[in-house]
Amino acid sequence: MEYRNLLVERVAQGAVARVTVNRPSVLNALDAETLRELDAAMEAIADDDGMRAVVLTGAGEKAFVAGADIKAMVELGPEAASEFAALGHRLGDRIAGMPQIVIAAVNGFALGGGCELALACDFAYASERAKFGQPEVNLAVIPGFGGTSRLARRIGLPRAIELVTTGATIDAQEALRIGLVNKVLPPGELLGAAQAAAETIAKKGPRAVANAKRSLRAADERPLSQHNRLEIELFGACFATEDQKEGMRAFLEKRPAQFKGR
Ligand code: CO8
Repeated sequence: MEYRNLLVERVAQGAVARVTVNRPSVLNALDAETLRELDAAMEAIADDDGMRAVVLTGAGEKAFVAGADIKAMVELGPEAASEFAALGHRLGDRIAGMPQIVIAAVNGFALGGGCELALACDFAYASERAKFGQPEVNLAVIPGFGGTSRLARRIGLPRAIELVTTGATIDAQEALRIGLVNKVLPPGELLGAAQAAAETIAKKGPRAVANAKRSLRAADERPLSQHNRLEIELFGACFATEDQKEGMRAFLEKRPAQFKGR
């Protein structure tokens, strides 16, 4: 299959897929098309018996994924925004449900939807240059792709509340300290390390790996689905506010936002 915004390669004698989000001019921001392509690519990998693990990364030196595409979101209304958030959750569910282990190789900015994409993977390694955060409140919206659910489960509720409500950006060492990523590596070693982990997993019994993932994830699940519905609804509700338009327009016009609380 041809993708416009992704590179999908087979490495390690075809047992490992490397999927690269490839929109470097917008720091690999996720628009609806890219989310659909990621979902389709993961679906194809899930159905491929010869494929045993996946490394997901971003194109270029600077970013893993700098968030959902603000230009694509700025004029959305509440319903369309909820549909957009639901696309992200569909991808998250796809990654959770596929038999292969998906490793995020976070090579730069992982902000907003980019941090959420890394969280949706089974685990993540980061380059020393990586930066993480949920800056949605700067745009007067909230995370819509797991940043109020998976993030809290991964790093604990108080840290998640702090990150989400301050919009702060943290570096790779801090991400390691709080359990957002498993390893931090020099930039030149990141992909090799992620691929080595993928290749190690690829050599194990595929059914065992798939069942282990299924069981580990089921234990962690609890009723996430209920929570996700709430997140989708609340993300959409932000797009009924003037502040959301102001926040996103201000970003695109490169000026500070003036929020009015309505
Ligand atoms: N969307 C669209 N374009 C973007 C984005 C983005 N998220 N991030 C960067 N770009 C564009 C910039 O507009 C710029 O374009 P141009 O060259 O045309 O001006 C280009 O990428 C390069 O960016 P900068 O010039 O800004 O690069 P800097 O090095 O100065 O700054 C930053 C890098 C700090 C990463 C900065 O670009 C930034 O703050 N980006 C926005 C980060 C952000 O707010 N992300 C969260 C977005 S909201 C979100 O993710 C909601 C999640 C909901 C999920 C729903 C389902 C997926």
